[in-house]
Amino acid sequence: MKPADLRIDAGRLLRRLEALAQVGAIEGGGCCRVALSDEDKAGRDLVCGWMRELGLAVSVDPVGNIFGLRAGTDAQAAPVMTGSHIDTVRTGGRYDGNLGVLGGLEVVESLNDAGLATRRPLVVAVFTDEEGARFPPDMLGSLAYVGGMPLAEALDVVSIDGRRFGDELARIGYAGSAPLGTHKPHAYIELHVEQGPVLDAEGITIGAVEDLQGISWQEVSVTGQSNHAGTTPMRLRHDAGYCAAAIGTFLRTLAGEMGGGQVCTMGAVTLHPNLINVVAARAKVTADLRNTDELRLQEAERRLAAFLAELAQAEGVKIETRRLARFEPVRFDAGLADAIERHAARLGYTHRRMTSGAGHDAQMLARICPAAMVFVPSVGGISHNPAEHTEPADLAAGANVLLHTLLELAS
Ligand code: HGY
Ligand code: MN
Ligand code: MN
Repeated sequence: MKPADLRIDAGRLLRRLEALAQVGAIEGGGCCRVALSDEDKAGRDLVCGWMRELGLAVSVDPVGNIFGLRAGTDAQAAPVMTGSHIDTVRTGGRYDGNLGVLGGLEVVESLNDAGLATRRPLVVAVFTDEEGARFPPDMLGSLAYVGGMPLAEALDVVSIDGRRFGDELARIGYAGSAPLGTHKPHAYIELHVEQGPVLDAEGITIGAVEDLQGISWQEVSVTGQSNHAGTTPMRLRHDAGYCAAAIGTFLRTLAGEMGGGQVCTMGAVTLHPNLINVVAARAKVTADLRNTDELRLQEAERRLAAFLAELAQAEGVKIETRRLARFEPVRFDAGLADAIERHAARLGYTHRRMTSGAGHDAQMLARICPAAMVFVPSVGGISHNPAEHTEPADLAAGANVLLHTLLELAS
């Protein structure tokens, strides 16, 4: 068979997606495999087993990133890398991240079946803690991999449930010894579901992702004064519960006032003591701000800071913020995005250039090599939700575009 006529085996890809989705399966068809949990370990074990079955040389680095290497005819050539993550948010879908890793394995198996060697080695990567929802920041594994976070700092990150990253990594048996950054990729291509509404709404199959918006994560801690809900006059209150609500409302207003695609989210709220008849003493909320424009993102951060200062003054509370993640917008390699569109067109798929609203490991790899992403539609734009769905034909289309883009880069 001519390489140009090669196609992935869609049924095999779907079977692997189904098998991995059973690890940490939750109601509604999704997954809960939070980073460095027992479920994450079980998912890692399953994927490493598949890598070995495919004849890949498996290595693990000190932050738990997993690499499956398929040798090329030129061992000295820098590898072409693909991959993503298999950790999920607590209410995750079965495609976020998983498609990129299993799509990479499907490409390898399709090449093995065709007896096709590539000049450059191929590497399929599983990056640790892409979600950052338990151990912030997000993309922690790939950030450390590209040298954006010192190893010691990564290992000392404390999770929202009070565990140390290094201890949890050792506990699940994935504190590897392969030096960080071993593979210096020639190029990196990541297959991922869009997680947004664009492709689905436009009826387009393939997104060639050319850029990705900036991300600002903060934890805001409010310290007020607990008091009796019945006896305390409103004017005497220092109500952390009210402040949490005010912050959430401000974030919504801020996004509306800034417009231009600015998004603001208060995803997590905890109150103490969280009781019906007690004015809350303390509150902890998270603020996730994103914009494709760095200057506008800085403006959003400034306006939030100003609001928090006013709120503290007005309510007689103490407000402290802790930065959890901050990544500027990233432009991917236009030449790679062109290649993705060229292969999509040749394979007969509709396609368009687009921006990623979500963060991805590709944004970290873009710091050390040309990188780009292949998106496929998310039905209804739903993600970080067990109902996340992508049609099988679109999953296969994305994997076929990944196959031919990787083949071109590895030849
Ligand atoms: O938050 C994100 O954009 C990604 O899902 N970690
Ligand atoms: Mn993802
Ligand atoms: Mn995600």
